[in-house]
Amino acid sequence: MGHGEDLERDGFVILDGLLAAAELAAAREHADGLLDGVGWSDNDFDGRRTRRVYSLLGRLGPLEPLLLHPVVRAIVTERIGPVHQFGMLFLSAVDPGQGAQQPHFDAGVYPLPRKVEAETNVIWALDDFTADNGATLVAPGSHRWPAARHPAADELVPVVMPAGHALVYSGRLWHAAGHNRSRATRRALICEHVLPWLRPADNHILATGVEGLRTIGPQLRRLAGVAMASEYLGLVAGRDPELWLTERP
Ligand SMILES: O=C(O)CCC(=O)C(=O)O
Repeated sequence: MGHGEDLERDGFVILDGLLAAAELAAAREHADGLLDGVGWSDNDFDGRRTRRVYSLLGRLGPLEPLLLHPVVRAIVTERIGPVHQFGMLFLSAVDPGQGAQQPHFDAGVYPLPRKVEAETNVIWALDDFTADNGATLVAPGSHRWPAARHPAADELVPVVMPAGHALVYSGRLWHAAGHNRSRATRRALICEHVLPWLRPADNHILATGVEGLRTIGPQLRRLAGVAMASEYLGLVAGRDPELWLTERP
């Protein structure tokens, strides 16, 4: 069965074999550098034993091929269309002792009917995800649940996968970071992809800045939101934002 059918049925799919060993090693090393010196989050949802790094677009380095991976791009395009943008984008390091996160579905930030597929998201495992170290918990099939239904504890199962695998899931799927009972940190690169006419959870334009946006590649720039969502949506001073940015001194 194809990735699209799995995603439609279960609300998620696990992709393997997308990264060469050297690509994964470089991504992990770069992630370590970005996480160095970062403190734990200051709230229960993000995790008081979890370190998060945002504003990545100007300093992606070897993480860039993960964000632009053609297999992930193809699945996202099939689900939410060719014009989409990054939503929340961050590195997450779930440290030992971090309890399980509150279950949620990412598209819950939008006041939309449950049946709207507003997001297709990806969690890249930078370490092996195990049942002990906080592997993401998912409620299979929950992307089709009605609004009032929340997962019971026994409906959440850990997504056990080796480093380098990617969990691609619907923005309607109930999930949570798991409890890290191990002695090692569980790192992930987490990236949402959102319909172009919605406000993204992260403001990539402000975080990256005009000069920063000029220095990243056009594909990343489009995903950062420098793109027309439709003929009259996304203009800057009446112009296509890509032209405004790149043709302006
Ligand atoms: O780290 C994970 O496994 C999931 C995190 C997550 O869903 C979130 O923070 O919104």
